[in-house]
Amino acid sequence: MSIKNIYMIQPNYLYGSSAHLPYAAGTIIAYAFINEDIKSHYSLKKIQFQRESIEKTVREADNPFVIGFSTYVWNFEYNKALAKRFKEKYPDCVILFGGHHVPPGEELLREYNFIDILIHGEGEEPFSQILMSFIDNSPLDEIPNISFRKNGAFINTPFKEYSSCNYPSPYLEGYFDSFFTDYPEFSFELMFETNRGCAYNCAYCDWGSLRTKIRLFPMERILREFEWACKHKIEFFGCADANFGILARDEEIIDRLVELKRTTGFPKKFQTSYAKNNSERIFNIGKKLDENDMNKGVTLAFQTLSPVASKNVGRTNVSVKYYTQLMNRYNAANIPTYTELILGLPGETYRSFADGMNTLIKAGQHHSIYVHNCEWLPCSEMGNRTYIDKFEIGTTKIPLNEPHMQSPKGKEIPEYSQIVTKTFSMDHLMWIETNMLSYTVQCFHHMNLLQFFAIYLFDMQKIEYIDFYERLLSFNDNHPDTVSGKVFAEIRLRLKSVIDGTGGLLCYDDKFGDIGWPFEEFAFLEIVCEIDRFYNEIREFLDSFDIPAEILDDLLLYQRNIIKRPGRKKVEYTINYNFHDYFMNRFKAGNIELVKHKNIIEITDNENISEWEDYARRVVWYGRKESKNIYTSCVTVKDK
Ligand code: B12
Ligand code: SF4
Repeated sequence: MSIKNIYMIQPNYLYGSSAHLPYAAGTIIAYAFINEDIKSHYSLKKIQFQRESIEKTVREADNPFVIGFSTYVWNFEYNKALAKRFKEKYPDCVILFGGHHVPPGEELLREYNFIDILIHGEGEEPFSQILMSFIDNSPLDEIPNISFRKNGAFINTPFKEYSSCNYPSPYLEGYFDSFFTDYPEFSFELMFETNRGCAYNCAYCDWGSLRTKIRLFPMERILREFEWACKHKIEFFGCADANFGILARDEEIIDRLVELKRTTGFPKKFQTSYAKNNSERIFNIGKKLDENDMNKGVTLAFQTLSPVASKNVGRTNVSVKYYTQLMNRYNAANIPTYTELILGLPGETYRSFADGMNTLIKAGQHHSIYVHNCEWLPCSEMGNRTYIDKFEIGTTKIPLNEPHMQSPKGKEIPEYSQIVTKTFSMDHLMWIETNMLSYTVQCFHHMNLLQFFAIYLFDMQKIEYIDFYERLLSFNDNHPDTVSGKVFAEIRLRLKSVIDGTGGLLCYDDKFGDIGWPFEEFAFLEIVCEIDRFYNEIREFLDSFDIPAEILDDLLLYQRNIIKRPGRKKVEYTINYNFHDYFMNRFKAGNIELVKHKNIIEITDNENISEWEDYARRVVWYGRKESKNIYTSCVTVKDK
């Protein structure tokens, strides 16, 4: 009997020297190989996690029988090119495509004759059944959730929802052990699941269309995976759950992670998507993570504040009142939070989006609002024709929209994202304007460049945050020769080029490292490079408000110096108001009054960040969720 060779392909981009362990490919293989028949008929040759040269990969392969491609938006083009080449060299090999970027039905089979079988949704059971069918020659027709060709026709087998989650762990089965010796140059990141499925059905999300019940992995498996990862000194643990914190045992899971960090030093950081109802439990989880410096910020999710858009995407949010209470609670406990919004949902307009951002800031979200442009995903409800027609969804294809990814190199196969740039309620022009405002708010408020003026004017003169930022946007538009005017004029051009189909949503500059920056972060970096000129120029804008001269001068001094900049060691200055105490207390939802009080502010920066690349990475990329763009803990205030 000849052994049949299996290759699994789950390639991804690198994030510097960090790489995700190819967990999806691993879990499918681990499940298949618990079957003794499969074990005796097949041999796993390789799990590929990098975008290796196509020619080299095919050349080095040893007579592949089955090649499984784990397909996502970030590797779809690469996978197709590799699969095509494999099929040319090995016409009899079986090419399987599974993963989130495989649309329902036989569409990919029609388009690409080098693909033999599509697996829709979860892969463990069908993959194993397909391998078995090649051993006992049983028909594929009996295997649910797949598409294939038969006698010149396309067969789509019926949908089945899986009920168990009793799958072995690829980590504990040893499928990744050799990675640490074979690829010592990488630091790997762990992706783990505690449960699978999501009870919600958001129209823009893949999982929404599956509407699966939540199934739990055994606790023992999860805890043993953690030990495995700590043994391999994995610094970053990511949890793939759709709603972490939804179950009581999730707090126990965090307790164990904290204990492991204390005893082994690992993991250093933990990240997940939190449950949407943001309960007491999630607060406790956030607190524990924060106290142990493992937090990457707790999401206080919203996506949209427009009731029309919420309805159209099937999303229910917490009320603004409850959100405000939550914000106060997190702020008082000093736990960083961030709120995500999606721009481009059907029903959203410029006004509803602007008002939504205003509401969030008023509710206390001064740390972070991340605005994502809505990505059109083929397996989501939004991906289907009826939905597209009903809401007049228009999309634009752009280079893969993945911030902080290494810049694509010359010979690489480009990947693409499809961004929603038009709906029945938002035309292209409005999409550009809404984005301009969103970048303005993120850059100047949440990345703090003018945040203290916005808060001051809101507190003292009841000027709405969004009015302040709309006026700033118009100032920048009318002053294209200033530092900020120039950056925002460039952003506008880039947004236009997205609509034309010639541009993307990332900026590159070697000065900030070999990675792509989202516009708001790029704008922040460009402005900080010329920070003194920026504050001199923006004075004209600030003068247009009715701020007493003495306060304006002092506040500008405070605002200008509180922004972290590279190469700074120490700065000391005197101001006449208690600005530092006032604003820091304001972030914690406190009620200290702004009073005249002469004080000396001393900032001692011991972080030793002198290079722009280091600054961009540590302060802007890693630090943004925790408001690291400003000096906080290293500031001392003395009475004068
Ligand atoms: C963890 C995660 C990340 C991580 C790491 C991703 C990674 N490279 O490993 C981070 C935070 C970096 C990330 C980023 C992004 N992500 Co993400 N992410 C996830 C998340 C939460 C979990 C993925 C996971 O590992 N799940 C566990 C595994 C076991 O499940 P699975 O991937 O579904 O695999 C099963 C099946 O798909 C199938 N299968 C998979 N491969 C194969 C192969 C074969 C042969 C077979 C038979 C079956 C099969 O079987 C598997 C087991 O049942 C999912 C949402 C989700 N909960 O699934 C989104 C998700 C995968 N991400 C998504 C997106 C869009 C992105 C971004 C592009 C977002 C952005 N614009 O920034 C970036 C790009 C990432 C990149 N370049 O790597 C989309 C992908 C949609 C698509 N069509 O590809 C998802 C589905 C989110 C969504 N709600 O729609 N992401
Ligand atoms: S966006 Fe989150 S809550 Fe909504 S369906 Fe997807 S995984 Fe579930």
